[in-house]
Amino acid sequence: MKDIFKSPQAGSWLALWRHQQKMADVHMRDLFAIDPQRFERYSLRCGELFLDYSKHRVTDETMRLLVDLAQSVDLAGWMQRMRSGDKINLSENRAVLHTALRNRSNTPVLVDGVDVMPEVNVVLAQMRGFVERVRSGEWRGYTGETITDVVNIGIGGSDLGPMLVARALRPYAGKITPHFVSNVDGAHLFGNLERLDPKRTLFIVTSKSFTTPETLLNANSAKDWLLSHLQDPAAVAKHFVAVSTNTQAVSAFGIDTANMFGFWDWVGGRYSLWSAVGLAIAVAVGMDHFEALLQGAHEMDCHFFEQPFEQNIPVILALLGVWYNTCFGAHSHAVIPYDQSLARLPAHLQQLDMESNGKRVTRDGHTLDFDTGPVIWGETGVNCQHAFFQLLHQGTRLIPVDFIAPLRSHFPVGQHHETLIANMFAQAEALMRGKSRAEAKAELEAQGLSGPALYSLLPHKLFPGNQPSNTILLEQLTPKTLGALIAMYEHKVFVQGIIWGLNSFDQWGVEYGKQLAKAIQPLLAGEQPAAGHDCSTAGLIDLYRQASRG
Ligand code: G6Q
Repeated sequence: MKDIFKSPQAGSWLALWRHQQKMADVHMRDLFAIDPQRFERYSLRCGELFLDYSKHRVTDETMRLLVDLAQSVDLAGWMQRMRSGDKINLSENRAVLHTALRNRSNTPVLVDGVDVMPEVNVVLAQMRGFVERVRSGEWRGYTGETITDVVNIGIGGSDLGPMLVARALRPYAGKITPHFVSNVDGAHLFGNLERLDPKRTLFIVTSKSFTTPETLLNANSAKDWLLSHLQDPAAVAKHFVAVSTNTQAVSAFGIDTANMFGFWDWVGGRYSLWSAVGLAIAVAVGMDHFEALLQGAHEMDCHFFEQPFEQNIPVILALLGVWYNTCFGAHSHAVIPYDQSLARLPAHLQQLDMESNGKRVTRDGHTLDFDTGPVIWGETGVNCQHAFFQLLHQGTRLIPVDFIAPLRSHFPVGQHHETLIANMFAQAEALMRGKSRAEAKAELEAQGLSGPALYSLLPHKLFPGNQPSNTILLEQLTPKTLGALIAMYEHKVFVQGIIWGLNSFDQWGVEYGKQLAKAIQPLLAGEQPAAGHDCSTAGLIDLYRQASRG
């Protein structure tokens, strides 16, 4: 923690730290008891997205000190630098402009003095033309059949965001079914292919670099599968398109560059679903819905860039996260969507948050001596109530939770939606209130227990509560509200990175992973000793070789 107290923001941190000592024993149950207006005071809205952050271990003073902290790191200056195309991704010398991809106002955004909006609009128009041809049946496969299935082959940022959105927006889908293949495990690709008709399948190879080994292996295997059925290399042009920044590599793969959709080095992989990386989404739900997704994100961008910190949803979420992470030592943060179609949201946010802020050095290379980005994890409610919620209610750790749900369902679901939402509200309330000794005792007495039988059971029936949570409600899960929700998290992560002094936009840990297997793979197939590897790795290589020899 020495770093914090040596930093130019030491005064703000020190004030927060002192305040934390006052707040450490305060129970939220008491905060609610003394303030019936807490819900009104600690809730915010952006369009059709609503945040209740009243169930937090905070007072007005906490929020004031947290906002002071944001001001002390010049958050407003960094927001402006991101928005206006400054190269704030210092280790890669790149601008960070996912907001330009959804800049529906079309105001100019300059990178190196050049407005990027005309290029953004050209690719959107190219996407629209292609999407409409595929969806209308004008684009046909090699044998003249219309397309019924589209397979996105990509990994990491070229997979998780598009998959989340395509699944979440299933109620908006037309006749074309999207599939997502990411894992180099052949079971993923071939498990999908065995259900598909090559004559009616279109592959989108999505890779910013077009050098990612897993994606290229999957794309080559998909090409072999297609050619084994259609028997003519000319078929590839009718069944493969690419999304990439690497024209040369796309062409070398055999994809006609007329069917390549470009994007730019100022779009990070995990922030790229708003670009042509979202092509599979657009084919599935149509370009109008894809643009509504962009519009929702744009509205959240405007909210983020224009609202004062006290009323700014991503800023407030970020500050609350910093409060628990840095001041209370909370190590993780749970994301629990009460909506089955958001099942991949935790996975997307894991990448977004942990790849952005899972870092130990500051922007200028100084190694930090305090914890930064938390472990993000989660599952859909109510399933997780029947699993890990035990630990949230009665475990030993402080784990802030995001509860997320739409107020209205798309489906004629009778009691299902009410039951779902009742469970979510009940969990958030129980985590906040807990169950006191007196309450638990009264319950046991009402069941007829007394004496030793009651007192031996009593400790197991106590719930300490005071577990903080956000409740994030969408009017309905629509392209627009989903766009706003994802953009909200992107900005939250950015704010936290600024407060901890990180560059949230590089990913050298991921790049390292791309190199690692290269040295070992030839050894698995060969005979030569695994020289240069430790005895554990060499022993494992040997076991694999023995197994593959049968
Ligand atoms: C995201 C990361 C990483 C990346 C994948 C795929 O921010 O950079 O997850 O998206 O490694 O990279 P390509 O799109 O270049 O294949």
